[in-house]
Amino acid sequence: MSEAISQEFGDEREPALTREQLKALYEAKKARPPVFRAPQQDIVGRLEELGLTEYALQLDHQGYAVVPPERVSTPDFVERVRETVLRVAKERTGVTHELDRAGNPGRYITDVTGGDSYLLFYLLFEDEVFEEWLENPALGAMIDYMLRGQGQLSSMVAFVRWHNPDITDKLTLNLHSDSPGSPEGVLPLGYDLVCNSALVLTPYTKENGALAVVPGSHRLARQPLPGEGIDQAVPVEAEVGSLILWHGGTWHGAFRRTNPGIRLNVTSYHCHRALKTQEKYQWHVPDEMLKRRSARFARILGADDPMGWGAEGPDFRGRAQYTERT
Ligand SMILES: O=C(O)CCC(=O)C(=O)O
Ligand SMILES: [Fe+2]
Repeated sequence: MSEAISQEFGDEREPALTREQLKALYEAKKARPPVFRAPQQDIVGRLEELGLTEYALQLDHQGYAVVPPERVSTPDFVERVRETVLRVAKERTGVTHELDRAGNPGRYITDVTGGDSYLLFYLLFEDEVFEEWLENPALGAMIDYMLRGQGQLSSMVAFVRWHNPDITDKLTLNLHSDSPGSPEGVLPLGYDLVCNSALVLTPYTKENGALAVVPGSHRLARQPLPGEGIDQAVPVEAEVGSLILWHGGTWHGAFRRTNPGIRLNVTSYHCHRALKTQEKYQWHVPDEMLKRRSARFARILGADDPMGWGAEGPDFRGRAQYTERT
């Protein structure tokens, strides 16, 4: 150990590193790539390639957009998703669900179960079809556009809605924005903290209980007051296989279903990577799953996110390998 360091640290320094070791640490740290680099991607070019530019423009203009089925996926894939949601519904509720019969939560009661709807939470680990959905290029490109490539999946759920003759409100889900706001209630205007998407699994019409939106409401940068906007709310009519997207600030809810049968979707809610996710991903995504999926998949699940450390400090390298593949 060099004389200079030994004088500086005194004699009680037994596990202390030598001057040479400290220098080596300094060099190693300097040589490491920056940790939080923005993903290198051409977000707008990707929209162009996939024929999605007009939907991105609609999104910014109206606060929501409907990408038609042919730009999203195939009928076979959508059918697989729908069959899987029906299977999970049966497994969790104990009740056989059919498209032309009312839904029923059976034994699957959560804090948000209602008289004409319930949510099937945490679908990602239920079946590989949901992993495939998360890899969908159109979904990915639109989410990357809204969150500037800084998004993570917050939750993947299916909303199940049906007609209940005892419910008579125009909207069965009140208008709201999905975004957190400032303490003064201001929502971000120039960027999204969160954004949302629904893969349509049964036809969306007003009578079928479509998503309700207030066009242009994302520019108001605040939540609606109680009752505000209901008269301006329009149904988002969409065919099976469509992908509906909306900005974090957009006021939306759902029309009461008046037709028999059920309305189904897969809602993939995303948030900026600086926020907590609704459902647990990050360390809960098994390596096996990451191995069979893309670099974007790992990133969108926050698999490389070191936040939440203890005395051992951040593990920046941990699973970053999965986000660095090409
Ligand atoms: O699908 C719906 O009924 C609307 C759900 C909603 O508010 C949301 O997904 O944020
Ligand atoms: Fe919402």
